[in-house]
Amino acid sequence: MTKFPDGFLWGGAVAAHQFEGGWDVDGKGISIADVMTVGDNNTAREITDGVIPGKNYPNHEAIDFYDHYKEDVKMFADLGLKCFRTSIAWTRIFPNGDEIEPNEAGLKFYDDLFDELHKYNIEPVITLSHFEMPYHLVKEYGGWRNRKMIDFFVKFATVVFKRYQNKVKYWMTFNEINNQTGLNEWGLFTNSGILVQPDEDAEKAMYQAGHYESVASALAVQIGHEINSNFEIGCMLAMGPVYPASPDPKDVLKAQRAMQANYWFADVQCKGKYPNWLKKYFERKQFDLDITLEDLDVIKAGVVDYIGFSYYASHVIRADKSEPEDYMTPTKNHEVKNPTLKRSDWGWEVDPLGLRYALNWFSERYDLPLFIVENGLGAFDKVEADGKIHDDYRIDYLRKHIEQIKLAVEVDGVDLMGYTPWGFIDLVSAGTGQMDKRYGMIYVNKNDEGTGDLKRSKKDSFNWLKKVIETNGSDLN
Ligand code: P53
Repeated sequence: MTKFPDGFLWGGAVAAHQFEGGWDVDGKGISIADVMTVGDNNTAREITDGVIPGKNYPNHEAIDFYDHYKEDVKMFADLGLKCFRTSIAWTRIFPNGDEIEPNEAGLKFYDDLFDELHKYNIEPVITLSHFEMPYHLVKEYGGWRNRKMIDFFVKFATVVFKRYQNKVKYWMTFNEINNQTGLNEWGLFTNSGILVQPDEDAEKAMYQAGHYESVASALAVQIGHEINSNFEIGCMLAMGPVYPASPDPKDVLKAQRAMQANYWFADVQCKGKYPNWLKKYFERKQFDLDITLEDLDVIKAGVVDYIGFSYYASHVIRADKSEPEDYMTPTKNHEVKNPTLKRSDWGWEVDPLGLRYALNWFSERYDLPLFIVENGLGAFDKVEADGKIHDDYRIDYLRKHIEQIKLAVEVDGVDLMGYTPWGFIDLVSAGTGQMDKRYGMIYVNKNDEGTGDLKRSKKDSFNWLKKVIETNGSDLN
């Protein structure tokens, strides 16, 4: 193959809280990202009880896109982006989440941003909730433990769908909705706003929150289509294929279970129903979840148009010899290192072939168009004396992944809408809060301590990606 399909959406991806800054301006409320301090690979981010003066909260300023968006979008156009994936900060629109009326200044910011993008023919791709929700909804209502969240989210979605119906066509409901599968292990808010309490059953809380989010997502899909029938509304999943550690059938079954446990969210959002194994599991565990018949109808009627997903790494799992065969568990418990793969500086396994595997897996399981909305290498960059950044390791990572994407499209016939590398402009890491874990083709002069003049510059990978886009993927050299 020489080219990707015409209209292939080459782009770049970011999320509001990780790059906008302006955390308390123009009426914006405090979000869950605003109470998370900086960490690193060995130090977990601290989640504080409200904003405490003197702590380093990296998302407050982030890279201050809020005040740089015009010059930044110009640079995105120079890179040749066909689309730009970002999210709408819920707290700019509904600062506390339970207001009657939205905040006009917040709505206006995205109007201006979308106009600026369209000036350069860059198509916005918008996530409604990307690991970000009003902190007030967490304090007052317990986050997605509470059914009331459905109404708050649907209201937010309806307001932005209506407002931007002629400016945005591509939407996603919840970023990495399945990221909370290992809720008790991450210890971060991600998208549910839940920090598991000592007396709380983490698994039950996760399934309840996941259910409410699934209902909210399905309602948003229906409402969005009513507002504009041309909308394409997708789900968004974190894809990390889980391989068995050996040919021992116990390991194979374990890997299959891990995939089931991670992708039931996709079953619900793409097939409109709960998988049988999970219904049985709920019964056995006697979770007694709040799932009504009406909810199940909503889920059935709110199937997504496409699957957006992130892909960074794969995983390997082995069965614990002592464990009963009906045991379901989040994947991290029994993870082992893959001896055939190299790891990033943050220990993430680099597996380009796994992306082809993932594309095939999604494609045959759901038969929906796919959109790779995140992929990339988090790495330390070195600025040379002349200001240049030679990030050949990043180019190598992206090239190898794009090669596999080509094979999936050309040889396997996967229906792929586009590819938007993550953090193509350096931003704050979600997992660690660091600036120095960089994914970008555009360098931003700021570091983990929060110092730096925020100046933007092009890394070597900028010119490389620009050429890839210009040639529609035919020149990867
Ligand atoms: P960071 C964990 C595992 C896979 C993807 O991650 C993840 C996470 C959360 O850390 O998140 C996605 O910044 C997410 C982005 C995030 C990106 O991957 O920890 O959608 O918000 O920045 C990369 O290196």
